[in-house]
Amino acid sequence: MLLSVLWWLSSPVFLLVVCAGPKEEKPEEDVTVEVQHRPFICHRKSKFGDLLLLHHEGYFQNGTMFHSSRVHGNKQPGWLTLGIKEAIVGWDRGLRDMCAGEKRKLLIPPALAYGKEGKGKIPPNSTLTFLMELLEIRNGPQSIESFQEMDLNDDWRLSRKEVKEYLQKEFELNGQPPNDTLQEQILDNIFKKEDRNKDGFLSSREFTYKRDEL
Ligand SMILES: *[C@@H]1O[C@H](CO)[C@@H](O)[C@H](O)[C@H]1NC(C)=O
Ligand SMILES: *[C@@H]1O[C@H](CO)[C@@H](O)[C@H](O)[C@H]1NC(C)=O
Ligand SMILES: *[C@@H]1O[C@H](CO)[C@@H](O)[C@H](O)[C@H]1NC(C)=O
Ligand SMILES: [Ca+2]
Ligand SMILES: [Ca+2]
Repeated sequence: MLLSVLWWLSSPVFLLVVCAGPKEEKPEEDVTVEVQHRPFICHRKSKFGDLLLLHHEGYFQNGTMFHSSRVHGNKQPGWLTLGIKEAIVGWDRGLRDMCAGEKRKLLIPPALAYGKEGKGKIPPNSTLTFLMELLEIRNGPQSIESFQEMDLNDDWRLSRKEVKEYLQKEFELNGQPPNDTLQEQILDNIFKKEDRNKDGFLSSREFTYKRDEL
C-alpha cells in the first residue's frame, strides 16, 4: 500500500495534475526570450528608462517576415525608450537586462503585442517573433542619470535655468542652430506638463518616468 502511494506521488501523472491546478487557472502568457548572442564584454545592461538603439525583424508564426529595420524605411536602427510602452509591451518586457551587441529572439503573445484588433499588416490575435539586436544603450531623456546631469547645483530639483542649459547643449550636440524662441517654447511645455505642483522646479519624481506595471 505505502509503496504504491509513493509510486503514485512520484509519477508524472500526479505532477501533471498538480501543475494544472484545481482551479484551472491559466498562467498569464509572457514573452519567451532566447538569447542568441551575448557579447563577451558587457559594461552595462539595459534597464527601465534607458534609450536603446535597435535593429529588429518581425515575423508571423508562418515564418513570413513583416518588417525589417535593415530593409524597410530608412534602413537605420531605431531608438526606443525602454519600459514606457513606446512600442509594444512585449518589447518592454523582452529587452530588459540586455547588453549592447546582444541578439535576442522574442516570442510575443498577442496580448503583449497588437492584441485582438491587430494593427496594419498585423492580423488580429497574432503571436509574433522578433529578432532584436541591441546596438547601443544611452541614458534616457527622463532618466535619473539625466536628472543628475542637469541638476548643476545638486539641490535635487531642476530650475528653468538648469533645464535650459541642458537644452542648449543638446541643440549643439545635434548640430541644430541655437533658437531661443524654440527653446523657450520647449521649456514652457516641459514645465507645463511635468511641474505638477507648480512650484517652478522639477523634482526628480516629477521629472522621471512613472513606472507603470507592465
Ligand atoms: C503568413 O501569415 C500572414 C499573417 O497571417 C499572412 O498575411 C501571409 O500571407 C502568410 N504567408 C504565407 C506564406 O502563408
Ligand atoms: C481573438 O481572440 C479572442 C479571444 O481571445 C476572440 O474572442 C476573437 O474572436 C478573436 N478574433 C479573431 C478575429 O480571431
Ligand atoms: C525658431 O523657432 C521658432 C519656433 O519654432 C520658428 O518659428 C523660427 O522660425 C525659428 N527660427 C530660426 C532662425 O530657425
Ligand atoms: Ca538644481
Ligand atoms: Ca515642481
